[in-house]
Amino acid sequence: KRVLIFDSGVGGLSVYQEIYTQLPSFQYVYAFDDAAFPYGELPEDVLIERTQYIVSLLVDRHSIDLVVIACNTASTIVLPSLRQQLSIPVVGVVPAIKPAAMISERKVIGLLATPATVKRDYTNRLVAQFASDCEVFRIGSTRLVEMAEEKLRGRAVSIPELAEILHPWRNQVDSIVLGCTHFPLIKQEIAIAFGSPVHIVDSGIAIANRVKALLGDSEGGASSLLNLTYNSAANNHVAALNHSLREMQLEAIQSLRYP
Ligand code: DGN
Repeated sequence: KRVLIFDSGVGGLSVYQEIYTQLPSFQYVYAFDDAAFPYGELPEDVLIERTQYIVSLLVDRHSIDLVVIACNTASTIVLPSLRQQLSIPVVGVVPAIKPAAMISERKVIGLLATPATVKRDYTNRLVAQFASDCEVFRIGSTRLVEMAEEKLRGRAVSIPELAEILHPWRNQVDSIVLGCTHFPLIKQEIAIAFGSPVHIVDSGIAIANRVKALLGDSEGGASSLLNLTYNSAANNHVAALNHSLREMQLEAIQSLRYP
């Protein structure tokens, strides 16, 4: 079975890691749309059209059996149209509001996501449906996304800068939803910067379970293959990721260009 994992940047690697842990014998194609990064700042119609175009092209080209849209910003608007367009299962990643609301003792949770995700109707519906008994604070930050990108390129995350972003939540929230797939990559730093005990919830394991339920268990045999495809002329920018990619058993970097 071959799975396509798609994001605007390296965030989907946090989801890939969870899926790979459960299903190491599948084949994976990790694709990121570096040219249009960050998705959190794109108009909705551009994002929908672009994601449909790239994902359907990759599905055909790589004979994909299942797609994971490993990006909350995209998943909160493109899933219905993608599912209509493709004949294979499409799994999305959306903020883990429900588990956070269940785990929160004081019923005060914080949603950390991109500027787009915190404003989406989809997100409002999740809050209304699963966290109506909670107070929900929201921070939409592109800077945090950049910090995760930088970390995978070998640059340490600044804890004071992170602490300043999280400061408004100090002594308020007892659970934080990582509503952007980039953020599990800096989860430890977020916990340190927050400074007091807090539940930090993301969607990774739930996504891996969903993929397993849809595709069945691995057959064994084949080792994991990964083409890192991206969309940028800035090859050096991507080359800086090599160390992190090797740690995740990813290789075979391949560059594709899309309009
Ligand atoms: N990783 C994406 C998400 O989960 O929303 C966002 C990345 C971005 O382009 N800002």
